[in-house]
Amino acid sequence: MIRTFATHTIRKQRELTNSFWNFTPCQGEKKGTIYKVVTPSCWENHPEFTNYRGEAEYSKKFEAEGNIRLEFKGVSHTATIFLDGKEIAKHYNAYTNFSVIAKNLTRKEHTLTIRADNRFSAYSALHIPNDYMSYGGINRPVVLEELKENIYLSYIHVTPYQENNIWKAKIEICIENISEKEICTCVKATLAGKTILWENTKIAGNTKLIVNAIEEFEMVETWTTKHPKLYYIYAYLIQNNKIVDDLIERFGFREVKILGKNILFNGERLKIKGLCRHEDHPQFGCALPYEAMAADLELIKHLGANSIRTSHYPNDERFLDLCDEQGILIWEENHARGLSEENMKNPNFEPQAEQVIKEMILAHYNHPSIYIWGILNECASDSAYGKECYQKQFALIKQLDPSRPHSFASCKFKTDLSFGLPDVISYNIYPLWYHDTEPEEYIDDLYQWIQKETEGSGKPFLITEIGAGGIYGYRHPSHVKWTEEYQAEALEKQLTAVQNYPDCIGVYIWQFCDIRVSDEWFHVRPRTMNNKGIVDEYRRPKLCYDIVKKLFEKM
Ligand code: ADA
Repeated sequence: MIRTFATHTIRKQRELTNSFWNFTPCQGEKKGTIYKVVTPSCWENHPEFTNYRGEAEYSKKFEAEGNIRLEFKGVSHTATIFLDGKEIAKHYNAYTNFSVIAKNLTRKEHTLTIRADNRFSAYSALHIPNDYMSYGGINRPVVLEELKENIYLSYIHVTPYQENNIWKAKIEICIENISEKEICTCVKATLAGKTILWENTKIAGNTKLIVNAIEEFEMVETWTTKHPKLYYIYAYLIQNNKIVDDLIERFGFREVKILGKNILFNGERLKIKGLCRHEDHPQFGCALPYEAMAADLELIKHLGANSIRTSHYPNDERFLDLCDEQGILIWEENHARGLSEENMKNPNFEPQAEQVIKEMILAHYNHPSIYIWGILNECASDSAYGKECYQKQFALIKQLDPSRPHSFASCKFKTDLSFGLPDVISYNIYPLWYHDTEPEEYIDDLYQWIQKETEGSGKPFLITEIGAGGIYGYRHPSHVKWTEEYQAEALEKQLTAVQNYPDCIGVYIWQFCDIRVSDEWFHVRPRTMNNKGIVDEYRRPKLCYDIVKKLFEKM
């Protein structure tokens, strides 16, 4: 499955994944040995490559001719793409889409080769040994599209907003001309009963052009968590009275604003009861199939949660599609976790982090479930240099999408220097786990400091992580740390404290499920896993599950 809805009916599109590929490692004792593996997948889930850190090549033959567009939804973590042996693209980061056009193919069998590299090095500023696993492989779908002409619809962005209690939407449609010469075309879009035409649209050779319009919609239904009403926009390119290309996108009429200490969602105060979730599974690594994502969402809804934080990277579009359809709000963030000032001074850090922001917003702009953009989880926001990086990335977000608030999750207690930058002040705190402070006292102490000593005063205040470790099946009358009993008791006190703190607009529990972490973290993570899930890696509920459910239902 590429998306949960068809994005084309005219443009020919097929998924090259969801089938066997030839796979061969480029290093190690199995170098050159060819295996047949199904993708999307992580090679760590193959019995011979559970700890392989290196390069590997996937190859697949396909028939096509003319101009083709190849889209890669995720390759972990660095991809080099070859078509018929010639390098045509390179991309860094496992969690964002990239695409490439190949022109004038002759009709025959072609070979697509993807070299994936999951090694850690100075080249990789974001994928580093960490408290989650950087896997290797083709972790999300690969899509082949055949373009009829030298011009195609590249993307559509729809920005809904209210004016005098009437829904309006700004529509932007990007067309790309991949030929050398100017092309004149007609663009047509239909959405929510409206039709818009941009006739005699001229696009110079090898350029992109964005056409836009603003439309009013009297009789549409608002997208809410209880009633997640979705609409489609159909865009067409028309040449000589013939449709030569199309693109379908999906959106919802909803609006997010900041008012004082609150986030307003369609004018109502938002109260977050959420979970942080890694894309991680013992059988699939980070390449969860659609059915596994849907099963996670069943548990998340059963718990009474209304939001997911995509810790700590942009998520699979199909998961976002599911959240759009089920009314689960998303805090989506670029890819970074716990980078020190030294890490952030890697010359690759800023370009790589900013590229993830560009690719994340470009691809995920229309998801109504995303209500906020996050960046740089627990990075060096307590340093002057770090603050500059945050500043640049927040400016980039506002430039790409002024319609959503932004934030970052801090762990810097009373040393953060960057609270003048975000729209929302967010904290990761672990009272009763990393320090034995009572949660109420800790939250109030922190909140008062923010109001009295920082530029975050008066902004919405959100707890983006709180929790404790509990090893599934470890029960003990002492209720010591790591027992399921301790985790349940800690979470009960933590969530009750958050619930009773009027100036806190909500909470994300750390975390939904137990996850694999880098081997280098073995000394601080029993089982070389992060065991703070409220379900274990096989999604088996721990003792705290029912307590979280009870408390979320009261929120
Ligand atoms: C941090 C971090 C999480 C995880 C957590 C923990 O808050 O943001 O990724 O590492 O700590 O388990 O300690």
